[in-house]
Amino acid sequence: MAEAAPTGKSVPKAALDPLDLYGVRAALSEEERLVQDSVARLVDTEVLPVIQEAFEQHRFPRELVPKLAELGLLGSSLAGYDCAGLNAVCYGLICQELERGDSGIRSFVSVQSSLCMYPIHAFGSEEQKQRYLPRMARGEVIGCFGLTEPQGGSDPANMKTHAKRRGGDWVLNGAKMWITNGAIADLAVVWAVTPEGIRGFLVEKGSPGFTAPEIEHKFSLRASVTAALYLDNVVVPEERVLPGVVGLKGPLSCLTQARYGITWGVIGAAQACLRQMLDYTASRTLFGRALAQNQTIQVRLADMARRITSAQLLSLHLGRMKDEGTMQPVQVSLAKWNNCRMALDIARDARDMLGGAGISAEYVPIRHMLNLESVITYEGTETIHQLTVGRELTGFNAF
Ligand code: TGC
Ligand code: FAD
Repeated sequence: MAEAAPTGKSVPKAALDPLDLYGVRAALSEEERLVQDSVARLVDTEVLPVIQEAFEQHRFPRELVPKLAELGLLGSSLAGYDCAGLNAVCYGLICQELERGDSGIRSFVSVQSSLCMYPIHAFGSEEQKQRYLPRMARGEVIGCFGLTEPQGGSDPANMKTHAKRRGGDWVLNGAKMWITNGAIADLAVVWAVTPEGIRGFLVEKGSPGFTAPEIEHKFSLRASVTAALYLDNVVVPEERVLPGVVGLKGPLSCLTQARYGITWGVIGAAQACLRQMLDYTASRTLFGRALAQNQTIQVRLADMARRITSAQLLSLHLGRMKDEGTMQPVQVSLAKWNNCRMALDIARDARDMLGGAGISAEYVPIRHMLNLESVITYEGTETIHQLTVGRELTGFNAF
């Protein structure tokens, strides 16, 4: 084969960061940049070296939990109770860097922070906050969030899990499905129907009648634990019920926190794919020239950068609105839909541009692509978020 000869005009190397074409980083405060850098270091030194093997072995790298805790990444946006009290943009950057490593690691932090610690912080009694939050921030107590049920997660208003009063206690019966961290959790925040409406119950591991078998054979989020939760006459004392909220707005407001973080997280997965494609297409020679010198390859790379840039600006603006207290759930739905679709499309396209190598776990796109199939489904499917935006625009509820 002929020696690779460059064709076409060469242009001076752009000074712009290809993963941040609009300079989002320059719009961050010094504290936000420090947080991003420290999480990026953790991902480079602790996550990336183990994640491919963990994914292949279907194993959550639990040894990372103390390291995540040490950096203050668990419950990072909560105030007090040994939590870091960072702003929403910092939380987003944490999610972005972690998901650059793997969606499973970001999932662990999302669930612990937004779905377990947040409801205890927002709706819990002082005794509940003291009992759980500091230990959860240290990673000594792992949480899970049980909302989805086997008969259909998109419509949680139709939940069957129920709780009845018995003396000063409650008795829970039902089943939850697809619960992140479930099999390793010390504490489950379980949402159940009561005669008063939907309420949140703090079910501790080892409670008689409570089991959490792991769901095996996943092709997605293999470096994350997913479980079913079964509740068979589980007794929960009154002091383990969240006193501050009744109704679906309790779990849905937790989802708003986690969905917001996901809008940032998936940017990290997409950036990891684009980074690898820039390197790969520059170094692979076909038809006597670098792959990157072909117009269609450049169009595809440019399209990745365009979509990442739009997602970055959406999430940054959303984060600023969240910090100002003006962010609305429908805005989170739009960003969750847009950014998950963006990342999944990029991961799939990157996998294709790798040719046969694209099916190997030695390149990151297929792992991110498989993970993102879950991320676009959980925390509200793409359709649910589209219909949420549609409802906002038209006033008609089409669910
Ligand atoms: P709807 O009538 O719209 O609302 C009921 C009440 O909730 C309030 N509300 C919200 N509050 C805060 N944040 C939100 N995002 C809210 N959305 C609604 C609403 O104001 C109302 O309050 P009130 O006081 O009037 O009672 O409820 P709906 O039954 O029509 O349902 C709407 C719909 C379909 C959007 C909702 O059910 C939904 O979001 N479905 C999707 C369920 C979902 O996303 N499940 C996720 C499970 S957790 C998970 O996937 C974790 S994965 C984590 C990981 O590993 O990273
Ligand atoms: P369904 O609700 O049965 O939906 C099936 C299909 O129907 C989807 O395509 C959906 O978009 C579509 N659909 C639904 N309603 C409509 C409609 N009105 N019009 C048109 N189409 C519609 N849940 C938790 O509670 N806690 C967790 O920690 C958690 N972790 C998860 C981890 C993983 C890896 C996965 C895969 C899921 C997790 N989930 C968790 C569950 C997740 O939130 C649900 O899978 C999701 O909400 C969808 O519910 P479902 O799977 O029951 O699908």
